[in-house]
Amino acid sequence: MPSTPTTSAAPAATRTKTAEHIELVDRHSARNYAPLPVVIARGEGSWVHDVDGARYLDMLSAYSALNFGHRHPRITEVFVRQAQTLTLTSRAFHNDRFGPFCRLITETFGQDLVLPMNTGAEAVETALKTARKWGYHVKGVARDTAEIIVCGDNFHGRTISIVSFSPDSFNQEDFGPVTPGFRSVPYGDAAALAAAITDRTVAFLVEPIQGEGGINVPPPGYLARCRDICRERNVLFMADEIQTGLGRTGRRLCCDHENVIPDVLILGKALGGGMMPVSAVLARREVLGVFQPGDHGSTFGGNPLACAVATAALETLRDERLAERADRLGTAFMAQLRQIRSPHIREVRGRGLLIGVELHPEAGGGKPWCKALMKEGILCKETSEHVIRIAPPLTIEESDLDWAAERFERVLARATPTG
Ligand code: PXG
Repeated sequence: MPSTPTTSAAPAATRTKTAEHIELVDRHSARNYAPLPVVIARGEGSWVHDVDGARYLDMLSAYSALNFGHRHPRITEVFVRQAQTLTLTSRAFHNDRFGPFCRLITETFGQDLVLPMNTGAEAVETALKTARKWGYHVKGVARDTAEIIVCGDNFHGRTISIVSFSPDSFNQEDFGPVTPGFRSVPYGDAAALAAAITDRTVAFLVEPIQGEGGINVPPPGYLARCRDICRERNVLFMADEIQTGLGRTGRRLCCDHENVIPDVLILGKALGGGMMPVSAVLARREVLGVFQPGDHGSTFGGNPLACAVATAALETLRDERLAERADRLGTAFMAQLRQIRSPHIREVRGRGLLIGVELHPEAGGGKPWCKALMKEGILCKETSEHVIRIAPPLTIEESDLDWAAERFERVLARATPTG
């Protein structure tokens, strides 16, 4: 596919199939999402086509699950070959893709053990269970009293326990009673963490950059300081790298920016190569070794198709040096965005190819601007109301980023999203 686009979004009046699909969805699906009005039918690399033939540059990448782009050839080949060989065994039996995957992922991230799951939220739940059991069996905390410290403006998923410690903006009040045992401190404030730790604290759960919270980059040294505090107080430092991991921020892990090796590392999204839900928790033997048969698991966790795809994803990250690529392209693209003269932009921030353009409150929120960008052939999504989140595949061509920068400039220079 040529990297320079020739067509952009078709005018609304001709988007008949789009309307039909959206009508079906409105009639038959729960309204737990409010997507942009585009119905994607095909994807390759950084580009997608909708059902009416319009073409868009994907600058969301399924919230970083498509770090390798759509249908990366190497990962697709492994996926198809494995699908024709063996897809599922359950963990009642071994499968021949599991061991090699476990070796590669633990060696890649310098951890002893891995526990594979499927979705990000499941991996976070796994980390929470790990911390509690470690607290009772290794740290010696009295049973049923363990406390886990989380950060304000966090996003870790949507299960009952996770929304129990999510900010109110995620509608926590409708899903009570909440799970006890969590305590929140302001993000970016290491002193607040130190002050909140008690004898009952077993873990500190943190996103190295907050994705959903608005692409919030903590002050330099924050992660290393928190890791030191956790070490001094015998508390597990648990990094949720589901969105920031696997090259996204210009390093293999976002924690690598501060040379921090988390006690518990949580991965998801891009680990599935954009094809399968694959997540994982990694830790030292002393930590993840607390699990006994029957304590935890998942029918699909560690299935051979997932392991084959995740192995190919990790190899692709390494062999294509995608973290370095994200660092280089992200730095250049952020500089281009910062040059845009627009009355609406308050701040451009981020790391690597995880970028947020925060708009002034008077700009009317990110959503209408994302719709305007869609009409120009760019797909991205607002987060935290006023922030346009930009997270293209790490494989994106430089010429595509230049093309996108022109369109961002054109749209954001307008007085209003519609002109
Ligand atoms: N941790 C972080 C940091 C995340 O960004 C999760 C955990 C949960 O992952 P799963 O695979 O359970 O969604 C995320 C997810 C959505 C949505 O549609 C999810 C995320 C970002 C934007 C939208 O639920 N991040």
